[in-house]
Parts: sequence; C-alpha cells; structure tokens
Amino acid sequence: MKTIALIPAYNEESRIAASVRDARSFVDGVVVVDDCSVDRTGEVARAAGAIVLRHVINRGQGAALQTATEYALDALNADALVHFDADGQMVAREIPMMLEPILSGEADVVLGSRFLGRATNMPFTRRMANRLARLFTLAISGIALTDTHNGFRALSRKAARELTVTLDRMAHASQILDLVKVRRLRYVERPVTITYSEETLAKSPSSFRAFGIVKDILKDKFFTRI
Ligand SMILES: Nc1nc2c(ncn2[C@@H]2O[C@H](COP(=O)(O)OP(=O)(O)O)[C@@H](O)[C@H]2O)c(=O)[nH]1
Ligand SMILES: [Mg+2]
Repeated sequence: MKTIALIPAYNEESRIAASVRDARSFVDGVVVVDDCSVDRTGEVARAAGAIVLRHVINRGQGAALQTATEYALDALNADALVHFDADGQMVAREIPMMLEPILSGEADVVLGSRFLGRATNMPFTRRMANRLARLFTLAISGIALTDTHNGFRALSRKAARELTVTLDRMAHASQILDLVKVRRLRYVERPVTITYSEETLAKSPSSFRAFGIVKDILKDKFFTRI
C-alpha cells in the first residue's frame, strides 16, 4: 500500500522542514502545496524531501488539500492519504496509528480527535468554539464527533476520490464531514495530540474566523445547491 502525506502550507518557512522530515519517516511520500507563500516555504519543503506544488494565488487550505489529493491519486497512485499540518502542531509519530484502520480495511476515513487525545495549552475560547462546532456539525450534517475541526485525517483512495473539496478555505473541514455522511463512508475517530504554542496561536489568531466558516458552510449547504 502506497501512503502519501498531504501538507497544505502558507508562510511556514520556519516550521515546514521539520514537519516534512518527520512525516517522511512514516509514509512513502510527502506532497506540500505551497499556497503562494511570500516566504521560502516551497524551497525549504523541497530541500526537506517533499514534492512541492505551488498555487499561483493564495486559495486557502481546502483548495490546497484538493490540489494535493488529485496529485497523490493521479500522479503518485496513492492507496492511502494522510492530511497533516505544516506548522508542527501535530505529531508525526501518530501517523501509523491514523493509517492503521485504512490499511486494515476497517474504515474509509480516520478523523483525529484532540479531545480523545491531548490538546496541550489549548485556549479556553478555542475549546468553547469547538463545542459549538460539534453541535453545529451534528445539526447540519447529522454526524456526532468529539472533534469536528481537526486537520489530522487519514483516507482510503476510494474515500479521497469521493470527498471532493470545493470550499477553498477553512470550511473544508465541515464539508469533508458532510460528505462522509452523504457518501456513507465508514469513519472512526482516533486520539491525537495537538500542541498550541505562542507562535502557532499568533499565526492564526482568532476564534472569530469561525463566523466566516459558518457563513461558508451555510451558503454552500442552503444556497449554492438550489
Ligand atoms: N495551502 C494553504 N495552507 C494554509 C493556508 N492557511 C493555513 N494553511 C495551512 O493549513 C494548516 C493549518 O493552518 P493553521 O492556520 O495552523 O490553522 P489551525 O492550526 O487549524 O488553527 C497549516 O499547515 C497552514 O500552513 C492557506 O491559505 N493555504
Ligand atoms: Mg496550526
């Protein structure tokens, strides 16, 4: 089974090398999508051993994951994919545990959960935002999870084909869950560790972006499909 890690990255030159190197120990290849970073993210990722694709404009994390998915399936012929972050908040040692249900055929999609695992230094406001997101996801998509916005996932080839992400920015996480339900894919949650440092918190500063995410989801769900 060929396993590929997909890493969307935007202005991560100081953190991407370690993320790529760590992930490479646990998969057969790493695809980084440098989303028109203004720093040296792409060059650093390539030097660390990743295949680097670059968007000519900044399109967002969802779009970057979709670009990486298509490349991994079509050009690399991947059997299983892992979504991983560029910024060091995730633990690469947990990749085999995330892939295991896919490789054994137990599930089509594995969703990381920091609430089954460990969320180190997670601010109170983010915990509360995540609670609301759980309720929101249950109401909108009918899927009950302990952590609805965790970017650490593993997918089978079949699931990756069916989960086409069209929401370019952060709402892709909700769209993936919606599609898991609609396509009746078999999913499991697994405990993962997410670490919050001052650096990563400064980079994506506010829980307010949740409002933008909710707007994108509602628009997609109730308006664009009419
Ligand atoms: N390709 C791409 N990646 C992004 C963008 N914004 C964030 N990311 C990446 O997506 C991952 C998660 O983003 P981050 O801002 O850390 O979100 P958080 O950890 O969920 O709060 C990191 O690897 C970022 O580099 C973007 O506009 N484009
Ligand atoms: Mg992060």
